[in-house]
Amino acid sequence: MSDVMPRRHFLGAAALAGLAAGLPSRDATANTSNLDDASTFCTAAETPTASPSFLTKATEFVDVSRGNPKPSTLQGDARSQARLTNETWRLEIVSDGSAEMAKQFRLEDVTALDLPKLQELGKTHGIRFLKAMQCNNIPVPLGQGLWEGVPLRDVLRLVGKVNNVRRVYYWGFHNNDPAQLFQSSLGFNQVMETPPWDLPPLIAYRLNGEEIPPARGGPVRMVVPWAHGFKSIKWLQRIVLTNDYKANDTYALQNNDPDSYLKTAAYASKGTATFPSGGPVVIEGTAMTGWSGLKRVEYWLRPDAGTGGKLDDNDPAWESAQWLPCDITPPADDWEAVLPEGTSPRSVWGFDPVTGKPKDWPLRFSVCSWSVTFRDLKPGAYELRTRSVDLNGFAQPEPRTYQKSGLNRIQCKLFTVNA
Ligand SMILES: Nc1nc2c(c(=O)[nH]1)N[C@H]1C(S)=C(S)[C@@H](COP(=O)(O)O)O[C@H]1N2
Ligand SMILES: [Mo]
Repeated sequence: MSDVMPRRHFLGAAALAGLAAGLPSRDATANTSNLDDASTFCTAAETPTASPSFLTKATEFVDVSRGNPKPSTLQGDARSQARLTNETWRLEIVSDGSAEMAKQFRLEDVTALDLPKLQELGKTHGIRFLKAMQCNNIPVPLGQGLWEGVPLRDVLRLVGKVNNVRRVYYWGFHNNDPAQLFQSSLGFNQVMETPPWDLPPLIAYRLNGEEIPPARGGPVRMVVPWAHGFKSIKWLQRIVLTNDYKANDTYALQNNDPDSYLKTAAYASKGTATFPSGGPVVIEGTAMTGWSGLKRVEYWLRPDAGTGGKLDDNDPAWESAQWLPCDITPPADDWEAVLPEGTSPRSVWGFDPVTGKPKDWPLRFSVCSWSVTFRDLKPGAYELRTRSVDLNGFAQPEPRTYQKSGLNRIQCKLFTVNA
């Protein structure tokens, strides 16, 4: 598997001077509200850097896992007893008493689903799809993979006729310690009736053409494509149908919005950069295409104001900012080289089954790369801000500037061009 090579389109001084005629850069809602500490990411040392490859190796995702010990670290007998090996893994599907189900799948009567059963369902219902993990509270994607799994709705159909089901609760293994439980939930409708043009929540058992390793939640994890990471429960073992109408998500307890859709946002790489004089200055970053799609990525360049990249929400400079388009790296020419060996792009969700090319670009729920190239920058220090504009025309951090439904502050990159 190889990287998607960025093919840059050079934006010259003309574009910088605002001559990129016909490209609307101000049709989006002005982003003046709620940009509290918008600039911290210029300097935040803890901000992880996304992998430059289109697919992230399973072991190189940024790991967000609770548990002591982390379930992924269990070895040998401990792993078997935790039912986290291919042979011992089981999935219970039960009622909490409030929901009626024709059939339940339990450990005690040996009816819980096993991996071969899930894989068998996968033969007729399986979906391969590209998706990046994005934590609600970390301002950069954690990693992007080719996932494979069965839509949760096809698994739930096994229970037969149901009544009084309003939500689906689910969780993974957490050392049999209630205090370590990490759980999430979905509306029954969100599981059963996804628009046919969209990805449903899935029970995943493959990543990048291989078994999902323990570190990524294997052997089986939930993946909710249109949500932030906290809905994608790792080491999945138990699904409960309930007539309760409230979200039970662990993340909701920390004031996160449990129903938040994955936000579209542009991310700059961390740290400052220095460029020699004379040569082109190329700045690159990534963008997550969330629920509302990605129309373009824009930048705003200005001389370093000497505030370490901090710019108050109420600063009038936001109003007069000149936003110009960045280049988004086009889709790969050769997807066979990007995808795991032997994976036909024609078999991947969102790709045309005839041409093997993505139907849309950038792909929703995935990360793309952007770049901006300056040819004639005078020596000096600069601040570069970037923002995404979604398919509704909303510029980041609009339309939901509230950060507890997903971090999407405008990031700032500081750089210097030497004399
Ligand atoms: N069982 C379990 N699943 C979990 C978590 C967890 O702590 N335990 N963390 C969640 C959160 S908050 C995120 S952002 C993603 C991160 O997925 P990754 O570790 O594969 O990058 O896993 C989610 N699934
Ligand atoms: Mo997260």
